Amino acid sequence: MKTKVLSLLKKNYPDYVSGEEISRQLGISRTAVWKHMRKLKESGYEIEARSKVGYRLIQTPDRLYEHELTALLKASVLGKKIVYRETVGSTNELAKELAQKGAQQGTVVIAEEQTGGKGRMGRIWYSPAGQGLWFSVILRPRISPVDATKLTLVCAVAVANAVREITGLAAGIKWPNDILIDNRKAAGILTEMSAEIDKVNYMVLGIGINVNFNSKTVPADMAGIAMSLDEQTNTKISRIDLLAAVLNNLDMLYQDFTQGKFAAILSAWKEMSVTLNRWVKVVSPNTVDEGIAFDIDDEGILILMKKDGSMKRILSGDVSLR
Ligand code: BT5
Repeated sequence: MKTKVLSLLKKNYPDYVSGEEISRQLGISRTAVWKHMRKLKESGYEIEARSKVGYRLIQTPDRLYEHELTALLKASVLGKKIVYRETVGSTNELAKELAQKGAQQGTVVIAEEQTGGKGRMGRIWYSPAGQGLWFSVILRPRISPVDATKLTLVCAVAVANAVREITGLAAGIKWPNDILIDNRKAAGILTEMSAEIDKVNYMVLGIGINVNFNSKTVPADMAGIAMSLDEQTNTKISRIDLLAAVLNNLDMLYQDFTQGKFAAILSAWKEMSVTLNRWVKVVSPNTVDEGIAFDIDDEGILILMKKDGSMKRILSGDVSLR
């Protein structure tokens, strides 16, 4: 009912709607209307009440509430179920817990703040409250685990597309999981999965995007590396619009992917790549290589051309652009 009251306020925005009208349209008492207004205010909605005139929505809070997001989603798989938390250790950890208990494909776990946000290989992902998008998506693709790497690339294209759509910034992709703007990292993706030899049980795509944060106050080890989108646009960016755009893009691309259309996604990836044809250093768990990032093959694997002209396939690692 609270959401219905909100819809009426939004429908009439920026005008007033009388308490009487709300109570008539929704079939609730005037006292109930008043109580719902109080609850909306507690959730951060700024509402003006004027006697004998009615209520008027002044401002919607910068929160990633489920009902606000649902209204913007066009997705058919993603966002079927939304789990929203003010604060959480890591949305990937919570998503894995839920997936283990059978959560459906398309479940999205969103948090305003992560106290234990994770990067790859046990690294920390800085996720301050309300300043970015920290969320995870549960997927259950019918693919073999060897094809799972491709989904990180699919996700990177979705994030880059969404950033371009909402901010107009030229988001680039650095293999395999970074979204860069002006050579600094604005977003990262952490893909985790549970699989058997020939079958994926579930995958969790964790996405972190710096939207409106002050990159001057970030921890020392990130200074000069991290970038927030608003720094480039010089205006505050709507986190909920960006979240919906990522989910809508990912939903579309995921369906293409499951229908065997990875080649088209890979060429979109290559177009936005800032890695290809550059001299790079790749640090993998046991090796360090340098060379030209020659290509990404059909499996999403980086092909490095070394100084002596030999080619090396690299499945995972950290790339630095030289
Ligand atoms: C990543 O790891 O880029 C994956 C980040 C995934 C974060 C999302 S948020 C929602 C979901 N829940 C989670 O717990 N995680 C996912 P990696 O490539 O390993 O990069 C980590 C490195 O990036 C760190 O060592 C820092 O140097 C840097 N870093 C940490 N926080 C950052 C931030 N907010 N912005 C830019 N760089 C950051």
